[in-house]
Amino acid sequence: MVVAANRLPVDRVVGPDGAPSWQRSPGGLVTAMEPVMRDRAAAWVGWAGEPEPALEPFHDDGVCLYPVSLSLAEVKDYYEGFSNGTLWPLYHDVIVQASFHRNWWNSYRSVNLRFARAIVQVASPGATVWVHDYQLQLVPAMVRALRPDLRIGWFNHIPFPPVELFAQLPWRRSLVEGLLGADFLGFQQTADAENFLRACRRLLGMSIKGDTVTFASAAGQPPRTVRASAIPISVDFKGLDALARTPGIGARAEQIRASLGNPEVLMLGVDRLDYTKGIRHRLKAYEELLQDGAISPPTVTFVQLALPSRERVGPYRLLREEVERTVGRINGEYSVLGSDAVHYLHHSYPRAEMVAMFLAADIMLVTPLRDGMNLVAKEYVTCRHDLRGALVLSEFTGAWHELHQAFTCNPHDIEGLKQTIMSAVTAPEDDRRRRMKALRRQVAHHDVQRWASVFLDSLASAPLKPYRTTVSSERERRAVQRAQRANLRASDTASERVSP
Ligand code: GDG
Repeated sequence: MVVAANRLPVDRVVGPDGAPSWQRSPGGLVTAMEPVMRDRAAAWVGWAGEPEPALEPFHDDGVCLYPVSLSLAEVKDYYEGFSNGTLWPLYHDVIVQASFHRNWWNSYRSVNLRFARAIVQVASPGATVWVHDYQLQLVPAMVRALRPDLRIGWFNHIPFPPVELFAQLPWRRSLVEGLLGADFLGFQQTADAENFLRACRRLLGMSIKGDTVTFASAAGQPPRTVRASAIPISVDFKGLDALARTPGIGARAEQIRASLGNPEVLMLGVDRLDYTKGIRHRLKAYEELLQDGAISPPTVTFVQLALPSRERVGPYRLLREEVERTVGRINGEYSVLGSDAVHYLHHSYPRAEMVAMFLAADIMLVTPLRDGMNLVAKEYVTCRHDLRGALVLSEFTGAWHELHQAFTCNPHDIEGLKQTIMSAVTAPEDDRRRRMKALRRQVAHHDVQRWASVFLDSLASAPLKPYRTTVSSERERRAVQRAQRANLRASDTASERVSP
């Protein structure tokens, strides 16, 4: 199996002696894929995280890593620009405005082609290729064009937007065509897969039946059929549960509580510092609860871990400034000597320390405005083998569709969010235990190993033969599709018409 993702699963770190080494990087995708890679012979193609120089392939923890190099300009245009300034906001309900720049798009295309070339060099005949995420949406079609013998799957870790939003993208048709190079497309939610299928129908006039799309491929070739369906990602329940049960972790959790003055209620937030995660809304609700006198330190305290993220992208810099200003204001107003109202930590922690924090926290606040899944919610319940603690969860996360026994909130509704937090704080112990038990059962039965095997099985059995409709309805549909296509082509930009 060849895995391709924007980033390699490791970061280059330079020790005090100046010697470089590799360290597993934090983040959703790596956390999810680590147990999958461990169980299989696999290679990983990705960017090493720094602009050039190109690195030679190397081994880490039994996995062959094939670095793809990016120039400084490509980091700006392909990664910070098109991936995180265009696609990320567009795919997350345009929480911040998406920017469209033709030079970003050109860079995205040429970097996707570099990834495709690297994949086909690594893949043995008939290999399975698993492409990840929104940064590499052109790769499936590029790989297929270069190596038709490969079986290609793609998984989207983030939401796929409704066609009304997606249609804003000047290069919308090229992205859909890029994805349709795959045999199987996996999404977090059924709604995401449906949004993609609707985009195929509306923007390219393709024929949809159930979860498959059928379309004419190259001239003279038979039509192809691609399946798009939901396979929600999860966590390594067994591994994480075992780690949380080790005595050292339990002792560390107690130490953490003691270092915070043993509050009656410890609230926790763990996020990449991203505007999709609803950190500002969370802080606003918390500040108002302090203002109202519903809570106060040292009885209650709040730890917010904010993993540094995309720090050179404008909206992320602004978010950091705003969050830090708010934390400063809250602490100035409400902290007491020896007990801060908010503990804000803007750095990365080792995995074991994260687990200890989950075990220490009474209330886990997961309040994104939009999130493909949110692994933190699933990690929290996985760690709570003691059945203590309560999860406050936004209904705009993928996780909410599975974790029905969480305390549900709409983060846009600050009054409602405050009430939900207080319901979690005041819930009787047996109610919390009952909820936590059900939440843990759900994650235990739908763990990351199951996610990977369902994805790979779906890819292995993806339809090779096209679905065929009856001639009369097909003829009718084609006429409508031709008209739609003609209309859409007329409005597409010249740059999109350049084939990749
Ligand atoms: C994308 C999608 C989807 C956080 N701080 C530290 C640390 N983390 C780990 C968490 C968790 C991961 O990072 C974050 O995953 P999320 O799922 O919450 O969010 P994204 O990074 O936005 O991930 C998301 C995911 O992909 C998977 O498909 O769920 O919707 O946006 O695992 O624990 N890990 C360590 N130190 C930290 O300081 N070690």
